[in-house]
Amino acid sequence: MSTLTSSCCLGFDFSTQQLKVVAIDGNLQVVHQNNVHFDSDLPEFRTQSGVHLHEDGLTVTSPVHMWVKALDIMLEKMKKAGFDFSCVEAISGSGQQHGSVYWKKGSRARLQGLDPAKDLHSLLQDSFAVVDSPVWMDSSTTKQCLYLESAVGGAQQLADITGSRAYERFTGNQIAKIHQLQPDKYNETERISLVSSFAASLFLGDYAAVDYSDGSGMNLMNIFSKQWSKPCLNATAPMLAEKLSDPTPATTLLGPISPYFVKRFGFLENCKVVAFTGDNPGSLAGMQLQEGDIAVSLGTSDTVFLWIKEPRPALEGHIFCNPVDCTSYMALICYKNGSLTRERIRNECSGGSWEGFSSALDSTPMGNNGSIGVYFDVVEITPPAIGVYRFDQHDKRVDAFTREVEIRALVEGQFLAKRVHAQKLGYRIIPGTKVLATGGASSNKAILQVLSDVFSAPVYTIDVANSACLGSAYRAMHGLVAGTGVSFKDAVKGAPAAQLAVRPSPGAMEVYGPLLKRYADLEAKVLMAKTQ
Ligand code: ADP
Ligand code: XUL
Repeated sequence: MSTLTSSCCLGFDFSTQQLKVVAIDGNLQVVHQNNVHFDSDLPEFRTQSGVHLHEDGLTVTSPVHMWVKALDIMLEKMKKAGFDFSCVEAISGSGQQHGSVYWKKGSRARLQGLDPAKDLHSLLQDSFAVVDSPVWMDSSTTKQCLYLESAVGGAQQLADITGSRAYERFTGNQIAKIHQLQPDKYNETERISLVSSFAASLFLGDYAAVDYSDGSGMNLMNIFSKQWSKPCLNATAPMLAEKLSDPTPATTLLGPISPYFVKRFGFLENCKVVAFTGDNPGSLAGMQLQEGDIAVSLGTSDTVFLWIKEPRPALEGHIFCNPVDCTSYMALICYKNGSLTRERIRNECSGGSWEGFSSALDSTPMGNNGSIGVYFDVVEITPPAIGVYRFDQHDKRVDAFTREVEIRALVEGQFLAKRVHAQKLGYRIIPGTKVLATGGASSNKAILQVLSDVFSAPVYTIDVANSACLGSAYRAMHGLVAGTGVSFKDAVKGAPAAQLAVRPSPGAMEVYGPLLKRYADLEAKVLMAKTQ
């Protein structure tokens, strides 16, 4: 990419609660940011935190038309803000992982001939066989998971192929459920996209391939050969290979932007679309994660991820292909009870104010005088349990804590869980270890202080709280030169580095060392209670 400051790259993020965009110039500086919030900007879809929770308490979907309309609104907003689309050299993006989109037969032709006089939402009205897309918060496919694991010889065997044992939210199990419960809709489907490749398809004006990284979150791809696994496809649904088409590296230049965007918004004809990926792989790129560092994303979901060279898939956590280096991998652990649980406790214990929430953290001691809490409002992924459990300093279950203790117990419990599970994946804190924080809650210093204390390591943040979006803009820029052998690291040399946000408080290691062991034991107790 030229270093003219007038040219730029765009990164989009189709996340659970909103659509976001970041533009970076040739010097890797952020020159524009914008967002469309699903609940408030698109109230007609009646979502709560971007989703519909169904009556069974397990099924969670988002309206696919809401995502399309959000893109219409976003581009209009950018235009109104005076954004010059003709300066964009490349676009990439990310999406919440695992969610899926079912394009109806005939939609490819429709995508290829979009009329620039109309908005995407009206043009694509009749393009989806399934209008309520299953998303990552869904946990309704236990039956399909058990079947898939047994079909390939067991949970560990499935992990050895796909990087993860079967998980309810993983796309293959969602596809199997749609095929079983709505066979007509499955048969009407011409192409199945992930949220990421669906968004790329809109920009491309054609079906975009699933990339290796986001494809690793489907329980369908062999993460070593990077091909769909035949035994997994066969155990999921018929004719699936055709409906998925071949996966591609995340660095792939998919092609030029659709003429629709050229005519309607003034993009250049040779503006390139680089493969979109999942939001966690996107964050890895945005945070310029180095081997040895640990990243903690505090968004709707909380995730922890690491860059790894030699993956050893296990029954806990996930291994995904690395989005910026095809020879490497990333390990990830996802927690469903993240920001939405923090919001619930904020509403109940600090009158809905983050300031009050932060003051409670500031006014309570590290270690909470021994009070520990486990807060799983919805079925957690690791460990698979639900409910709220509070323990006093003698590990005795209690019914309630004071408001301040409750707030600290929640945040400490969430971070103790992250460290315990990261250590199970082989993670060790060594001198020099950095914790990189991102996501909505990483703007809260009091929360970051607890993170730093629990991990006994300094916490760094980048200016943009949403690193998935920034990572997409970086990946767009890298995509322009990846074909000539330039590494991602070299392509983003000179990008703003992560900034030190907080250091661990004196004595943190002494407090949290013993608490880690206690937390792990109490979590095991919670899991036992669930299975009894
Ligand atoms: P997404 O997963 O949709 O990308 P974000 O990373 O944008 O989510 O994070 C959104 C969440 O950030 C909100 O649900 C909110 O709980 C949380 N958040 C925003 N500001 C703060 C704050 N000051 N303190 C703690 N959490 C916050
Ligand atoms: C990761 C996961 C979530 C979503 C959230 O496995 O399910 O982090 O990607 O957007």
